[in-house]
Amino acid sequence: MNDMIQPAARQSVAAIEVLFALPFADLMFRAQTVHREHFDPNRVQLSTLLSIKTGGCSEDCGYCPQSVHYDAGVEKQGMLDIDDVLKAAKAAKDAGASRFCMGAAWRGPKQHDLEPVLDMVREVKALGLETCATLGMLKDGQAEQLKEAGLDYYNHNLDTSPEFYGEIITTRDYQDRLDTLERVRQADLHVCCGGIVGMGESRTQRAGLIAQLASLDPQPESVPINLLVQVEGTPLAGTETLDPLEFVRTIAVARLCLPKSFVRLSAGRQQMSDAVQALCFLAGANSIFYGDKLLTTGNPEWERDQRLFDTLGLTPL
Ligand code: SAM
Ligand code: DTB
Ligand code: SF4
Repeated sequence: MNDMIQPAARQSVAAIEVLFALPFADLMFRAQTVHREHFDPNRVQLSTLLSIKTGGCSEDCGYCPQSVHYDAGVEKQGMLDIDDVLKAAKAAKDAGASRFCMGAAWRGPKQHDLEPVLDMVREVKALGLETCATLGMLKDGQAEQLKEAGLDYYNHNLDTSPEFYGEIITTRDYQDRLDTLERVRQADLHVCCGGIVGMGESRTQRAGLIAQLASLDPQPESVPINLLVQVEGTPLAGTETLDPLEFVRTIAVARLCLPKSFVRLSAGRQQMSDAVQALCFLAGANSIFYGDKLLTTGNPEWERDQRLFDTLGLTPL
């Protein structure tokens, strides 16, 4: 059935809009069929996040509570001590996470910022966890240093479609993001690249984001689909919320267009019912952020996720 979706069509916004418009049952059936061709549908990968440097970021991303441009009540905090990072990583491993993702509120790291992160990557990796970092835009040579230290994944999101991007962020452009993704690929790191929906974009723009992600060659190994967490004080607070079934459709379309990628049900789960999350897993999501905090906002408690996994018969990868 997925033969009907050829690679070229996967990359066309118009063809992706056709998928979005399918009857719900047909879309879900097709997404599940493709999901089962490439993955065990009952296994979900768990990544835990930690903010290693919080707030005070020079960028003006309209969704983000860590930008200096807005007052969202996030207290600026310098780089965490490596011991605190290792403590959090051990706790994540004990709770069942397979990957530990370290995030920093930077436009991009300066060399003196990168050095301590390299140590963190080395030591987290030594605990037997997969490592991921999200530090903003990388300059020549930085991705190679991260790879050398033992980094497995670099997260850098395209966030939305090229057409909508300028309405959300003005301090960098789409090409800057693509350039960093290229550096990450060239350094032989796995790419974690996704976006945010529920920012007031149109369905065509959601299709445009998926078209961009699907046209990365090779496609990203990991694709976080975030539902906007509306934080008071940011320009996007008060945006009309996305219909949960449209969110499920977005996951299904991502699964169809990125058949071999791990599609991560990311930010926004705390506000989501178990029923909607279950539909997302049926639609082909097979990864989550696991742990009671994302970077600065909340995420379901470990216990709630463990109960949900038990109810649905899901097991961690
Ligand atoms: N500063 C780096 C950057 O922007 O690439 C790394 C950290 S940044 C917080 C990582 C990602 O978090 C963003 O690209 C965005 O997709 C996501 N994000 C930030 N705020 C969010 C929010 N309020 N709701 C959903 N996703 C959010
Ligand atoms: C991603 O796509 N989502 C995560 C991670 N990559 C770094 C971040 C979500 C942040 C949500 C808002 C916050 O907690 O500050
Ligand atoms: Fe800074 Fe990243 Fe937040 Fe944008 S998303 S303001 S780059 S921390």
